Parts: sequence; C-alpha cells; structure tokens
Amino acid sequence: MNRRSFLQVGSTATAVGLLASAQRAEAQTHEGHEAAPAPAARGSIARPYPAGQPGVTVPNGETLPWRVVDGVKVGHLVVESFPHEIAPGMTVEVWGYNGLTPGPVLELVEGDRVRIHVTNRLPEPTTVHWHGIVLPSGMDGVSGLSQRPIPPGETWTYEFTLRHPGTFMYHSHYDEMTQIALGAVGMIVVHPRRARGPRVDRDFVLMTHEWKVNGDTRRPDPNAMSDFNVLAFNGKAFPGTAPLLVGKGERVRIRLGNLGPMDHHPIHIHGLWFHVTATDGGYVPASAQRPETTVLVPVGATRVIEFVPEEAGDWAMHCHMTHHVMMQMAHGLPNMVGMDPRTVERRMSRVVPEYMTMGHTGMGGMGEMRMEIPPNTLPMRGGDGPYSYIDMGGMFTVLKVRDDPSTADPAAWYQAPEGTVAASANEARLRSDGVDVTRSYRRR
Ligand SMILES: [Cu+2]
Repeated sequence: MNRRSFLQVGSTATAVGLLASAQRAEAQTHEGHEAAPAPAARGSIARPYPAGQPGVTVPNGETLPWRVVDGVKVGHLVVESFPHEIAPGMTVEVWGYNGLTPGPVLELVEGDRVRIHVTNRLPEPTTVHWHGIVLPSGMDGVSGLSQRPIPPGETWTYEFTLRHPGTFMYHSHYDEMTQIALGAVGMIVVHPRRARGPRVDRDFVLMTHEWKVNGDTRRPDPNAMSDFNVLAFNGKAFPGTAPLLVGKGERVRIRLGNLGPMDHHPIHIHGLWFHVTATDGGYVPASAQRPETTVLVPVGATRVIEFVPEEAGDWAMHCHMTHHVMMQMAHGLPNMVGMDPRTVERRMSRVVPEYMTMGHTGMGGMGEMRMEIPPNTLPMRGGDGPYSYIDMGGMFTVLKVRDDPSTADPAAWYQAPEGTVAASANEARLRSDGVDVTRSYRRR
C-alpha cells in the first residue's frame, strides 16, 4: 500500500482491529515504512493515524476495539459493577465500562461514523452522554431530556458522526451522583484528519478521579461531598500508577480529563514547561497558549498539554493539592505537629502499653512505618523510590524522561550522573563558602 492509498483508507485501516496496543506494533510497520523511517531512538511508537499521528498510550488502561461494519466503527460498552484494584493492597467495588474505570478510551478519527451498543448490567437504569461531542440531540444521552433511560438488562444503541477532532469524555447521565461517583466514566480521543500543530511523538490519556472509601469497606460512598480519600490517575493511586516513559527532546502530549464528583485538580509536572493546546471545546489558538507548569483540570473538563522535555530524569507528576497525594489514613488525624508528647505518653502507657505518639515531628515518615492499618486501606501515602521512600501517594505518577526510551526499562529508576544529586554538605566546601552552620537566622 502506498502512502496515498493508506491515507485514503486511513480511517478504515486504523479501525480494523483497532487495536489493542499489542497490535499496534504491527500497524506501525505498515505506515512507518511508507513515511520517513522513524529514528531508532523512537523505537516502537505506534503511528497508525492520519498524518503520522501516534495512537494514544493509556497508562493502566486500554482503548476500545472497533469492528468496521459497512464503513461504521462498531463498539460495545457493558456497564456493570466489578472489583477494581486501586493499588496493591486495596480493592474497591466500582461501576464502570468493560471491566475498567475509567472505561476504555474511545479512539477515533475526525469524520468517523460510530455505532456504540451499550449493555446495562447495573441494578438501575443508565444512559451514556458523549461529553463535548457535537451530535444530534437525541444521541446526547441525557436521561429524560434526550432519551428514555436504558433499563437494567437491556442493550441500546447510539450512532453518530465525529464532526470535530478533540479530547472528550463519556459518562452516565442518569443518577449521575451515584454512577459517576462509582466510576462510570471514560475518555474519547478523536484524531484530526490533518494533524494540527507540530506532530507529537507520544500521546498519553490520563483521567483523574476521586472516591471516598471508609476503612474496611469495599464500596466507595457515592453520597460523599467532601473528604475524598482515594485519589487516582486512570483509576490507580501511587504506587499503583504506571509511569509515563518518554524521550528527551520528543514532543509529548498528555490529554487530561476530570469526571470526579467534586474536586478540580491542579496537575503539576516537574522539570519542564508546557502549553495548554486544547480543551474539550477545541484547539487553543497558538497566540492564546500560555506557558505553565501546573494546569487546573476542572470537574467536567479536559485539558491537553504539550511539551518537549530537555532534562532526562524521573520527574514527579501530581495533583498539587496536598491532600490529593495522600491516602485514606492521612485524613482526620489530630494535629500533633510541634507538641511535646512526653506527658501524654506517660499517661496513655498506663492504659495502652504499646501507645506511641505520632505526628509530633511532622508526618513524612508515616507511610513508611507500615503501621497496622484497617483492612483494604492504603498507608497515608507513598511507595519505594530510588533513594528512599516517596512520601506521596494518591494522584501521583512519574514522568520518566530518557535519552533512549526504546531501550529503557519503564520499571527502572533514572541513573543520575555523578555529582548531580543533592548530598550531605562537605566541610571544606562550607568553610570556603563562608557558611557557619551554627548560626541562627531567627528574628526573635
Ligand atoms: Cu487534586
């Protein structure tokens, strides 16, 4: 197939078996040979979409397979209740699509016609709303307003054409408070027929979510309005989040979506600057794009960011709300910071011999203590890092920037060059720099 004919049938070609990521490598060789050969450093990046655009990468997730019937991409979503692991040691009972929360990413191309059959295995009615997509109002999925809800046990059909490229979402629009809170949400990516802006090398999809899960229970509380204590990227809390592996100098896109119940998330990435290039309302004109290091992703919105990392390393990517990088055990603790625990320890030891005050020197070590916690909860934060325990959890992941991502092990930590890691101060250097470490700078 030459490049031209590939482009003509691009949409169909991408659709055929399209494509669990395992099949991507094969699709890539088809197009990769026609287009300019990819530099070795770019390795196995899939390029099955028009204009050399890479297919999406979904950390901890999947894309929905399509079958093409008479030129229409046909998909099947089953919404039901199932167990979902937040991170090793914690499993909750969620409502989601095809065994996933968020559900599989619907990856399509501008101009595609889709037919999506939705099977309702919930104990109550449901609908699916295609958030941000401009379509006939009868396909918009708002229960009562645009359709009757889908009764339990029935399969209903949505069919529409993707007129606009972009980053969108899908979610239940019946009993939203319960169904969205329990996880009936997902992302939609519509690639443009002609690439917009500079071509990217990587294209990630990440959805934020939040649950309230009381200790020793499995069902998130859909009535929660605040105090969410399980914060996640693509349904996983750190250390359950898969890292994002990219190459130094590559152009990277991350599509963020938020269908959590209540909280907006300021997502921050270390070690680089990015631009917000699109929202679920379309592309941001280049003249209006601002450089940022943190992007606020409001409830019910998508934000697309692009960047070119110039520093190799392991970089934190996380919600900047400090309670959103902690887990259940971090909430509702008494404030002990700065207290002298001796009196209380003396008194408590009379009734609880093993009593130990915690938190009076700060709480950084609490995740690592591996103290006894209620079943099916995660320590207040954290996971093992290359230097010591990482005392963040929840909505936290690692952007791994490597010189050669094609040979890099995604599970391995960055090997920092000698002399580029903060270390204990050298006496001679302190002297020659004129620093007296015994000096006090207190004002009173
Ligand atoms: Cu947050």
